[in-house]
Amino acid sequence: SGIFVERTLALIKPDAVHKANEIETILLNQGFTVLQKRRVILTAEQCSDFYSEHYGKKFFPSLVAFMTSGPIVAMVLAKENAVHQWRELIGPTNSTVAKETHSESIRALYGTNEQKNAVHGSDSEVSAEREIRFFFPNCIVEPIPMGQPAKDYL
Ligand code: DGI
Repeated sequence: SGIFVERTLALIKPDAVHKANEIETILLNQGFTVLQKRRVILTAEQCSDFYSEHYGKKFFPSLVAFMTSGPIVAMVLAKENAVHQWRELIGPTNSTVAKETHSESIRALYGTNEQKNAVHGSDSEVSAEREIRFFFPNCIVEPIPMGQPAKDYL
């Protein structure tokens, strides 16, 4: 006891959806489990709600335009320390920086720049809870005790 599988929300963004299978292979090889997966096209209203913390920033309109430009893949990932581990695997927000400093990261491999950065990951456990509920309203968000079969638990 004391060791918990944590959940986080991952998005494969419109610029990388054509590489979704490769990205899923990477995350499975890194020990993540995919508990839920949906392909969705966000409306501008839904996207603005998801990214409401950035409302009013100068990049907000182009962020919403980009994220609604095509389908995205939303996944609930599970692993020990999943929130932090997934952020580590995706790398820095700006893919140009990622290519220089975290060349093995998913944003380095599949992203293009500060906006087209291939993937999203929740930045905290509180964000993860909100973001999982946003895409998967029926998903349980409490940590799963280690050893519990995750799929039976849902
Ligand atoms: O949690 P992250 O996705 O790493 O970064 P964030 O929550 O600060 O920003 C959300 C998204 O908004 C990010 O993935 C890409 C975009 N973004 C963030 N900062 C900038 C930006 N886009 C542009 N064009 N310029 C920025 O400074």
